[in-house]
Amino acid sequence: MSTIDPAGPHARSVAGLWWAMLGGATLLTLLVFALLALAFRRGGGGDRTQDPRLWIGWLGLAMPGAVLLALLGFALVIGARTLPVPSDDAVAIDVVARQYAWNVAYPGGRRTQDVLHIPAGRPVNLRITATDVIHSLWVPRLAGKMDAIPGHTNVLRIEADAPGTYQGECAEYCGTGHKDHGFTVVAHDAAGWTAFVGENAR
Ligand SMILES: [Cu+2]
Repeated sequence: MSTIDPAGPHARSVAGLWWAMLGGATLLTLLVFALLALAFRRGGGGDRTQDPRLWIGWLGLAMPGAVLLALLGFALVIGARTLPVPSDDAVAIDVVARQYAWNVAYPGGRRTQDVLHIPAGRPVNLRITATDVIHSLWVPRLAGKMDAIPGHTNVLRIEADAPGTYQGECAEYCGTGHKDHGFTVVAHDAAGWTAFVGENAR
């Protein structure tokens, strides 16, 4: 259930960003405390000959600017990976959220409730909508969140590296039953997926 225990390409890039931000924040914290300790050791008065503009320019403006730009670039690249770019291999599955269930329809016409079946190792485009209020589909080990909005369809690309089961949640408060508005993802191997959707609907 943990975002930093990814089981698919999209979740892996989200986890990478998490670790990069943790590392960066740790370095910055250490730097700030080192400068603070230095300031205390020098005591009052101190050396006034240095130009303060140097500190403001480099540490106050250039460094935060570089860090923010790097994070923005990283986030843009990761965000682009969630787009449902055309792929011969991709499977499209319809997901409808409501208070308090998830209704899923597959190619070939099969339907399930509160269980989302997907093929492992293949990109899956989830076409997500809702019938009543706004919900949000989230499978932390596979991908980021996507809102389920009444009257509107959002597409989220997810992929599981290997067959298995993964836990999904509603990530947007949607009413008194919100805490139980979860579902299970079952990722099948190729044979299992064919058996599930039927021979004609790979
Ligand atoms: Cu919900």
